[in-house]
Amino acid sequence: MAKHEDLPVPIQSKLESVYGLGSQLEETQLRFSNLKSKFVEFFGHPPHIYARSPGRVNLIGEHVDHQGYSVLPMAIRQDTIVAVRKRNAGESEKLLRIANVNSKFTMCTYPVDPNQEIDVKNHRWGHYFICGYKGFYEYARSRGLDVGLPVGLDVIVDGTVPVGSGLSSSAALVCSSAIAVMAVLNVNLQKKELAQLACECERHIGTQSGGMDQAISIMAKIGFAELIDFCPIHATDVKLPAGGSFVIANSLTESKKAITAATNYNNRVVELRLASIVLGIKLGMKPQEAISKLKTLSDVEGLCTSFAGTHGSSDPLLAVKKFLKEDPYTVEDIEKITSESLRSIFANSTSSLDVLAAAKHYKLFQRAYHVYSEAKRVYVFKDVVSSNSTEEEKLKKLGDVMNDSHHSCKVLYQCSCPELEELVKVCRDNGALGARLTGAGWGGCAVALVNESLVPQFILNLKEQFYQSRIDKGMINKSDLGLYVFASKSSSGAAIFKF
Ligand code: NG1
Repeated sequence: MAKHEDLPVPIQSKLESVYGLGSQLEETQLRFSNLKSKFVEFFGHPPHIYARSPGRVNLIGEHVDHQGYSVLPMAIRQDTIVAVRKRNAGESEKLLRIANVNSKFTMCTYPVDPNQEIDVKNHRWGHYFICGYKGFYEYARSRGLDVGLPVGLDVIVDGTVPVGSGLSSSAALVCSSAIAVMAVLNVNLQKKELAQLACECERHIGTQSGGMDQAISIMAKIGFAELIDFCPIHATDVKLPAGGSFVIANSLTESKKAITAATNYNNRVVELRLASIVLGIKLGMKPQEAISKLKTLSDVEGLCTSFAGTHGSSDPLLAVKKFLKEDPYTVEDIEKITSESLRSIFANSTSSLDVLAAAKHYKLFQRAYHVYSEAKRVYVFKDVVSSNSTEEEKLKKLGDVMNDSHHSCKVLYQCSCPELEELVKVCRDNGALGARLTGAGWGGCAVALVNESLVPQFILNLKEQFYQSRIDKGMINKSDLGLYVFASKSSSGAAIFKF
């Protein structure tokens, strides 16, 4: 039987196949019917196809995907639906018209040229559709697929993944956009290929992302979390222990990843590249060779473990402790080691040059320590799940691993914020076996592992102890609380609907 990831994205004609038969189905029927009426209202015709891609919660493995390391997320039921209609070649001007059912996001128009540059300095929500659009055409060109000349597209987006919440609303939009463009051009690809292309798509927005979000959004399976490996992309089903439930809670602080990239997300990716280069040089590589060959910490791991081997260990952290200093590095400190200016090392990457312009110093030890230790925690988590321990022991150990991960994100990678700290503490004070920030951080959500039988009371306590004061201040409405704190089951991955 073909492996799940080798199959194409499923084409469904019934909503039940994705959304099941419960109350979610009724909600979704309403959503689709509203989407279709809006489409007709905006563009005068119904859409040809719909593509849906879910958000995700990452259970363990934060900020390691861009370094080539495996992660362990699961898809959630919140998703993005992109409805699209291809305009006939003769029909009016050639434009991409991208609307949203949520009036907060006003219509964006773009030319149909797939080679257009995205104006990352002027962020618009429609840019995420263009990431998927450009990415699909680039892929088609590289594979010699004949998809004809670009024609105008009418598009409406309907997303339920909260924006800037660490639940990957951006990847849900990029993936559903790439799939919608692919499907309306009558192409279908293997999920693993699509996941790879979708990951490259999102980099057009200027974040030097890894591929976790796109991979899980496309390859997820209902009832499972997935261990995602990169190079090549591969997903292994992980059945989580019964008796535990993952509660997602929003810190109500928006994580503006694309806008803060130069000081947050991309800053860390640049620091990690520098850590790899410095480690490579200290471990015997010529500066020029290290600069040209080492892009991520996984590229230098072999050298680090060989070093550890000479001390009877296989832990790359030994090299980090020996060769990187804990005090922040100045530009001069690093350039003395690399014998080349940082500007010249990153000359080919505008988004990295933006990082250099904003950075005062570089914390190479802390960032590398986080990545190597977090990468190990992913396998500890996976091994606990498949061990012979009792369910209770497993849940306790998983909680501990999640707590360790949060500590590392907070102290070493510094991607937490006061609101997330407060929320994680409230979760732990109320009996969570483990709680951590999930996704990029700097705002967004926390995920807590809770005994299933305690979930209703746990959520009530969070409402009282974290959300009530925010309701009182008018930050959120009480009636919307279900959007901000909920227990999540794993959902299925991307799908195309043709009715
Ligand atoms: P969010 O911001 O939660 O979508 C981001 C990256 C991931 C990964 C996590 C941190 C994108 C699209 N996603 O997730 O690849 O690096 O941060 O683990 O940038």
